[in-house]
Amino acid sequence: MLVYPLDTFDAPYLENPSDGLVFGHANCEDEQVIIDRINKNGCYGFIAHPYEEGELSYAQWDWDNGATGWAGLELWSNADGQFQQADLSTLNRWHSLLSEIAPPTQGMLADRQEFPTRAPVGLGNSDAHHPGAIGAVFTYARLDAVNPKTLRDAFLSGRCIASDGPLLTVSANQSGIGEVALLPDGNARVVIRLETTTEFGPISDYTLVLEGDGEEIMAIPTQDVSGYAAEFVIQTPKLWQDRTYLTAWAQRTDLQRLALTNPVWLQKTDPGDVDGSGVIDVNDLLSLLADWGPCEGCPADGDWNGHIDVNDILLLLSHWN
Ligand SMILES: [Ca+2]
Ligand SMILES: [Ca+2]
Repeated sequence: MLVYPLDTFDAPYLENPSDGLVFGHANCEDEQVIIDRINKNGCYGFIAHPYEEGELSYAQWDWDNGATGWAGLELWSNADGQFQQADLSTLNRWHSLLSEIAPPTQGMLADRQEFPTRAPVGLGNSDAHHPGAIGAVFTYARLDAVNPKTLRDAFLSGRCIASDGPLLTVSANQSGIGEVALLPDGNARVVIRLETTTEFGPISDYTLVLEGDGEEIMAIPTQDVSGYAAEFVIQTPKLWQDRTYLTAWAQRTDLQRLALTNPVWLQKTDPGDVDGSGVIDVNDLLSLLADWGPCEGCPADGDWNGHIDVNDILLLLSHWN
């Protein structure tokens, strides 16, 4: 298991119960004993290689073993970027875990006090325990500062990015991964922005797929894009109405490298409810005024013409409650 501090960076050394902790459960203590020990020492425990078996002494994780308190799972495990059936099974499991998280309300996700016992999170590949893979695999977390609270917040909002080297981020209507994008009901326009890094290479080098709730929504056309960022305006609101989160996939054809974003959470709002609070009041009017002028994919843009102006104020007032 990969561990991060829960409350302190001075967690005591975690005694290895046996050699089995490194290579699997074959000679280990009970799973729950290990997880409890990790949590008791102020760390987070993640299930490594949950669906992989056959190599070394790996065995598939027994999902019916009753163990609780694990914080997440390793999404894929091959440092060479080769995607395997075991990784697909893990991704499917990750999506089912994400679907158990309550959807956002009022522009926010509810705090999950019972984490890590309830609603664990996905985490990028972490195969650094494999000799030769150290330094070749990465898990990214976007943090303003590094401390136990920001790490916990990052896990809970999904701001960890699975990648075997490349880095890909996605945003919807300017809300990034781990944040909530407000999608007004109706003929909404959704601005999708994808960004890579120089390490990742230009966007045109990759096959990119947008997913909602784990299902493919569309392949993203990148052939005419140059550089490391691209924006796409999508005007098919039906695609979004029943989705809770958005992710993006990338695969580089020559190197077989993979990248996967964590979710941008989606909240459908009523027209005029610019801040997603559930009511239309003066706060929405203030939010609208703050976005005055050209504004693509903004919740305040009631008539979706890419511009916030007096017509949007009139529309907002017509829904006032
Ligand atoms: Ca409101
Ligand atoms: Ca407008």
